[in-house]
Amino acid sequence: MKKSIVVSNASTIFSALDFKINLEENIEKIASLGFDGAELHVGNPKDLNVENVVKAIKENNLEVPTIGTGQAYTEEGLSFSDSNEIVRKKAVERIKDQIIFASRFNSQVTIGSIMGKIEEGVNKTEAEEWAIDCLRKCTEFAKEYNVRLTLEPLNRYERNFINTLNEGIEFIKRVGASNLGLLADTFHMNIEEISICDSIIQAKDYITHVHFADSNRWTPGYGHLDFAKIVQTLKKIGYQGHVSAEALPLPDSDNNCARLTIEALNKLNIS
Ligand code: LER
Ligand code: MN
Repeated sequence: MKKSIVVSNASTIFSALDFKINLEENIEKIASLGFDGAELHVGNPKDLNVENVVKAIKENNLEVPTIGTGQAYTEEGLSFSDSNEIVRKKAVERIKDQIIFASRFNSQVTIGSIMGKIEEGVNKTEAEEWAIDCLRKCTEFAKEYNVRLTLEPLNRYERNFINTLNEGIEFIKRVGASNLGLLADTFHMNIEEISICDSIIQAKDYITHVHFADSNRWTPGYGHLDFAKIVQTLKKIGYQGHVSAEALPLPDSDNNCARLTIEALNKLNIS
């Protein structure tokens, strides 16, 4: 397994990240702390100087496990389950741009918050069909670029469908695309799963990315999740991808979260 941490190019309202704004500078910091990867959270890749980002990743010998895409929902309202067809179309176009961006790093693309929320008064099955249609369009497009997408179940306070890993798997089956995997986030799982470790075992054939945060969304070791057992379970299922810290910038905003994270991941023998 490999160690990553989340970094955004912007000052986003999404709070569970320690690195924001100065992307190239933060990529360098992430490498110097000893991480193997930087998970890039980007609202719109067209706002970036992509060549500079590619250069920074290469020069610092980092991998990009996945591109976080949630800002397009939280900041612009783009969503796969919106009742407005034009909004869904824009969301698909944005994910296509993210796929092209991801192909520069051999990275996946996260389908998390961009799934949106089913609006009041809208039939659940109909909204799910809209999301499935969007996902089919994106997975088809991604195949041309040899890119995988990874679907992230979110807790009930952030999304009113696909909250558990099992619901994620059922959805992936309905989409029916070979390049759509599952993202297991321990923060959401702590709220939704009966047993985090049993769910990981059941989802073993689907998990393509992992987010680590403790019960309170601090970095591992600062809440009450049993990360030793979670790591042991990931090793047991043969997971070889990245575990990416997506934690609140606590105890302060001086990147001490990132320092605590690398210490915690090293102690957990992530290698
Ligand atoms: C949101 O809570 C989250 O976990 C992100 O990874 C979603 O894109
Ligand atoms: Mn997450």
